[in-house]
Amino acid sequence: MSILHAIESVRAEFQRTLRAVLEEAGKNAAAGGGPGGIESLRVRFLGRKGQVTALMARLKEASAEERPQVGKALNQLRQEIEEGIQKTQDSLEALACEEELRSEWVDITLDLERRPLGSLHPLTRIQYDLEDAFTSMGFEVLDGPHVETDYFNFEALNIPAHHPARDMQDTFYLEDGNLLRTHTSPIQVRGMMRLRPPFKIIGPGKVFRCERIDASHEVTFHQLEGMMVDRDIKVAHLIYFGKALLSRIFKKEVEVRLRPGYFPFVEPGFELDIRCLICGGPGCQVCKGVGWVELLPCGLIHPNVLRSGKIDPEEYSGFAFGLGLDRLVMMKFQIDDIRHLHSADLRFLKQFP
Ligand code: FA5
Repeated sequence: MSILHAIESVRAEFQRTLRAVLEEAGKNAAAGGGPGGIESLRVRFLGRKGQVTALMARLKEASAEERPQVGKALNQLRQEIEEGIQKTQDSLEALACEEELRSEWVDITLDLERRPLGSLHPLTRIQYDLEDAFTSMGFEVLDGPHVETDYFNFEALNIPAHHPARDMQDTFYLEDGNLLRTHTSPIQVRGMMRLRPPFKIIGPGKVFRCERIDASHEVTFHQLEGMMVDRDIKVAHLIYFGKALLSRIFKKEVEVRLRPGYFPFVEPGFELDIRCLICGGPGCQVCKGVGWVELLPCGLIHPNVLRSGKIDPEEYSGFAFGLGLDRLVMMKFQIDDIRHLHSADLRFLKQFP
């Protein structure tokens, strides 16, 4: 075969082999037809023992007249093969890259299965809301222990041993003589011992009483104590803060009434009641048929209590209140039984997202 024919035959063989490599690549870009296949093509045609190198060696067979034409044809063939291999290699690499990207592709716009989120218990929500409201009015938030001494729960609050007022709050006593606090008022005493007048504090927390449970009574419930001590504190200050508190909670006008109430630690003492928001007045199981719900027992701090806190009652006076948080939540969200609040029943809790 003449050398020019041999050049044509190598060109045709290269085209065939290249097509086969591309076909294989179409089936599996990353494997056989990929860069590995191309490399064998390079060796077969351009390598030291390759077909183009063999043709170059045959150049001397051509006559002096033919040699420039044969040389040109050989160079053209080598260039065509080099370019063909390079182009194919580039597109195979791009194909493999695309394949890899496709296998790793994540659709970030896909809607994932939503995990149900928990939410704050309505009691916690009200407590946080009140803490915000009172701190914005300059009150400090204090805490106290659930297990109290007789002194802080009773004695310092003007309720000495054998005082009949102890019966107003059925108490869980512990074997060591301590007790579970029956109200948040011990926080008042701890506050007076820590702070010097003038001061304003609130003390939210759990309290415990050995009670018969019904729609409005629990054994464990929540109160929020409030107290302000300064010179010349009067009932008008108490009424102002009581109203500020209720309008913050209910975010609407609510009907209230102030009536005398007896608590040994205040003088005078009051009960601030709110018109029952469950029945609106005619009476229901929550308001026990009277149309009003006790919400904010309060009064001016008794001089004996100020003395327990090492505060001179001749110089300072103050008001205090003890808000029942559970009943407040019941009024706000129209819950007709206090037991729902502690039931941990998801059907109930999901109503407060
Ligand atoms: C007291 O506990 C006083 N320490 C409040 C106080 C503080 C008066 C400062 C004056 C000055 P009382 O026992 O009334 O008061 O309880 C206060 C509030 O707690 C009640 O108005 C009511 O809303 C709530 N409460 C009382 N007992 C229960 C109960 N068993 N379950 C749910 N809430 C209750």
